[in-house]
Amino acid sequence: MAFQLPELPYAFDALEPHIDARTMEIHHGKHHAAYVNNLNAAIAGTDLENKSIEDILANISQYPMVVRNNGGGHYNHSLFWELMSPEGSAEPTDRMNIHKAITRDFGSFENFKKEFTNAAMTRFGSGWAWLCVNDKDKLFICSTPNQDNPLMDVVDAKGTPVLGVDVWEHAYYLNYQNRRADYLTSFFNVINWHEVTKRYNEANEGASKF
Ligand code: MN3
Repeated sequence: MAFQLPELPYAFDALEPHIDARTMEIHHGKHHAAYVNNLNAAIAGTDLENKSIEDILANISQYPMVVRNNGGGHYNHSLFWELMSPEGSAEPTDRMNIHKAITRDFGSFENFKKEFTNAAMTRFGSGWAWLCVNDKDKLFICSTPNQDNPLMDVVDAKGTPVLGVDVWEHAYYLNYQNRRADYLTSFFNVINWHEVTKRYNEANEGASKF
């Protein structure tokens, strides 16, 4: 069963003015679509066709770089679309489990936001910043280059991502040019905290989503 480009859960212009429609259209319809097509071409006729994307990523050191780059690209973007919403908000409500966990592990939401933004700002070149939960149910922040992610067996800090932000220039250059900090500020206005808290609650259940 070949991997498929998921539908965006909202219209291209739904995240404006924070994320512009043209960026969303190209990001989803060209970049993500290319990762899916290249992944399917790379695994055609192999036993990877029958594995979940999570299983592939967990053993990525065994597979060619083309699978790592495009399998990571497919997973990361499938997650990224779900983590944003036109009903998003800058901060989770006090009642959400993720708010409690962030306060527990980072001292305050403001401190978390500062550390997460710093991880995204200091990722040199292309990559992602992540909020993850480890196998002891503790949250941590990390960043990865290219299309790597914390599910891969090749990264230093392994965990289950519950929030991630794409800091490749293709994610923001049309609207923000070199202003990555402004893009990150805008990203924080459209975060779907219901999805983040759901993923936090499910993190250690091993459920396959894509
Ligand atoms: Mn991207």
